[in-house]
Formats: sequence, C-alpha cells, structure tokens
Amino acid sequence: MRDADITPILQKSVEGQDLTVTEIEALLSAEDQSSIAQLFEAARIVKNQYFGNKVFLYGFVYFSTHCRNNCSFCFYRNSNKDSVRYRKTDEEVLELATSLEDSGVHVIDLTMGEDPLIHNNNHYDRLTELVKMVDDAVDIPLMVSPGAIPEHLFPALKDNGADWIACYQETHNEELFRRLRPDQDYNFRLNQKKWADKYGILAEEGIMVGVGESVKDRADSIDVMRKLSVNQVRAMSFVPQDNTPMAVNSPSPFIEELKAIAVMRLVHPHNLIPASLDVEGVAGLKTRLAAGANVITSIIPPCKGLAGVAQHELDIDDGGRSVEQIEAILDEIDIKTADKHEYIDLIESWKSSKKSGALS
Ligand code: SAM
Ligand code: MD0
Ligand code: SF4
Repeated sequence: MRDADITPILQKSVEGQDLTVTEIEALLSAEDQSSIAQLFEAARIVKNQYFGNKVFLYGFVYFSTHCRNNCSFCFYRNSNKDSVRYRKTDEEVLELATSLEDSGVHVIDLTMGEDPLIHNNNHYDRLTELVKMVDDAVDIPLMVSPGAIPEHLFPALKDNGADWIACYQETHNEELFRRLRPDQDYNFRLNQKKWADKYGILAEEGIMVGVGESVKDRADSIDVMRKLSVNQVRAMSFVPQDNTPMAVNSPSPFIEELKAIAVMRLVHPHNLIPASLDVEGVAGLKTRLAAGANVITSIIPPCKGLAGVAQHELDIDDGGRSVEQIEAILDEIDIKTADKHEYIDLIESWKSSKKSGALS
C-alpha cells in the first residue's frame, strides 16, 4: 500500500506554518521510499534556509562513567559490573579539552554519569569547579551533560562558564519514561530544561528511537519540545547494550531516527540538530546530515581512554571520530564547518534574547 500523500504537509511546513501533532505523526509514518525522499528533501531546504551548508562540531569528553542510576538502556548503569568505568583527573580533562579546541571543534561537551562522588552528599562543587577550570582554559563554548541536578546549581554553572545544559528526557510518555529511567523523577528531569531557560543557559532536549515508543509518542515529543525553550533537539537510535535489561531488544532501524531528525528540522527549523557519531560511527554521518542535521556530535580524540555512550568504542581509537576525518567526509558532500565566530554569534544572540525575555 502506498502512503497518504504528505506533499501538502511538507508544503505547509516549508512555508513556515506550524504543523499539528497529527501532521507531525503523518510525516513520521511515511514508509515508501518516495515519501521519505520528499521528507528529507524538505528538511534540507529548511536547513539551508536557516543555516546554509554550514555545520558545527561538538567535542565529547565523557569525564566520568560512574553512575548511581540504572537506566535500562545504558551500558553505564550502576548494576553493570562489566561496564567501562573511569574518572578523568583535572589535568586529563584540561588536556582533552584544549586538544579538542586546537583540533577545531566549536563546543566542548563535558559529560558524566550521575557519579555518586558528585551527585551523592551534594558534592556538586566538584562539577562547578571543573566547568570553571575548563572555561578558563579554552575560548570556545561549553556544554555540560551532568544528569539531573538541583535548581540552585544553574546560576553557578552559568557563572562558571556553562553555555549549554544537555539532559534528554528520552520520551515524553511518562509510563515509558518510568521503564527506561527507573526511580528517576520525570518532572525533575523535565525541569532541567526549564531551569536552564530561567537562568539563561541554552538547553538541549532529546529522544531515543526504538525503546518501545509508538510513532504517536515520537510526534508528541517533537510537539512538546516546541513548548520547552530549547535550542538544540536530538533523536538517537537505541543501541542494545550487553549486560542491560534491554540487551535482548531489537536494535532500531536507523531510518526511523533519520525520519525523526527530518521532522524535527521541519518543526524546529531554527534549532541545532545533531548527527551523532555515537550510533553508526562515521558511516552514519552523511545520511544524518542529508536528513537535516547541522551539528556533528561525539567527536572523540583517539587513544586517550575516552568512551562513547551508545557505542563505547566504535571509530574512536582509529581516529575515525576526529575533526580531520570528519572534514574529509564533509568535503565529499560540499558541507563546510562553520567559522568559530559564527557559532559564538549564534548562541550569544540566543542567550541575549533569553535575557530580554526574562525582563519583559
Ligand atoms: N548521565 C547523563 C544523563 O543520563 O543525562 C549524561 C550522559 S547519558 C549517558 C547521555 C545520553 O546517551 C542518554 O540521555 C541517552 O539519550 C543516550 N544513550 C545512552 N545509552 C544509549 C543507548 N544504548 N542507545 C542510544 N542512546 C543512548
Ligand atoms: C553524543 N554520545 O553526542 C554523545 C552524548 C551527551 N550530551 C551527548 C549522547 O552522541
Ligand atoms: Fe547513568 Fe546517564 Fe546511563 Fe542513565 S543514561 S545510567 S543517568 S549514565
């Protein structure tokens, strides 16, 4: 059976009109090749309108893989005794951040599990001090992915140089959330994005694709994200991990992630959308950019003992996730890395509109 014709919905979206949740769901439900090709083409048109052929590069520093939580999908869940556990020292974090900056990334993403040494007994100074230390050492913006943290830390993180907070809900279906993130509070996690906005930090929201959600759930997430003031939105395919409750789940077909990226581009035209190297490695870069992504995340320097999240080894130690390798791929498809100042100007304009919004 052929899909319903999605041309009118795509037309509406390319003209800048808002889509309803039902229309978002119809786009995500596209199955035949010609409809999907049309969807990706519309996403590229919108991406080019707002961002041209420029992309931004995010360096990834997973500085502590210790975690007190037991997310059912995650390799680093507390009860996985066969995980890869490490904590980088301050010196190591500085060396990693400065070398990533030298290699040409636009942002450093400082990521951790909910490390009990920081999250338990309120030892968050360790985090705020680390952010300050890195901010003093590099001239590029910082993203922090700390898990879910108390509200009072947001002003301190901002003062110490955090430009972004990343904290993904994974789904906006609360019942599914409870299965994915057992013993974690849905609203406390959702508030991370609201608190970031309140205190003038940019926020990234995201979903996982293939964790038992319906197409309607995905559509609801893309819709809900419109109401959160977030400037970066992501969809990442679930990758099954050994020694986890979801190890036996089928991996998600990547086309579902690509469709979600394209629909996010149409619904969130001015936002940044990652093509993560952490799902298919560099082999998955071109398809994600062709679906409307304009940020490349999970750039990891080789041979430094750093792990990815969904793919903890793939393409890391052979240098596949380095800026050099990525730029060689971008050359083939006539996509350019943006100038460092273009990125800073973009995020500064977002931050100052938050400030004026807060005053009005
Ligand atoms: N610990 C922090 C947190 O949970 O917010 C930050 C790092 S966490 C490891 C980053 C994200 O990686 C998760 O929110 C999830 O979206 C993604 N992730 C983790 N395991 C994954 C998997 N098996 N497949 C795909 N994405 C995964
Ligand atoms: C990525 N593995 O960009 C990273 C991670 C955390 N802010 C990002 C999920 O794909
Ligand atoms: Fe911990 Fe984050 Fe993994 Fe959940 S997703 S187990 S919070 S590292």
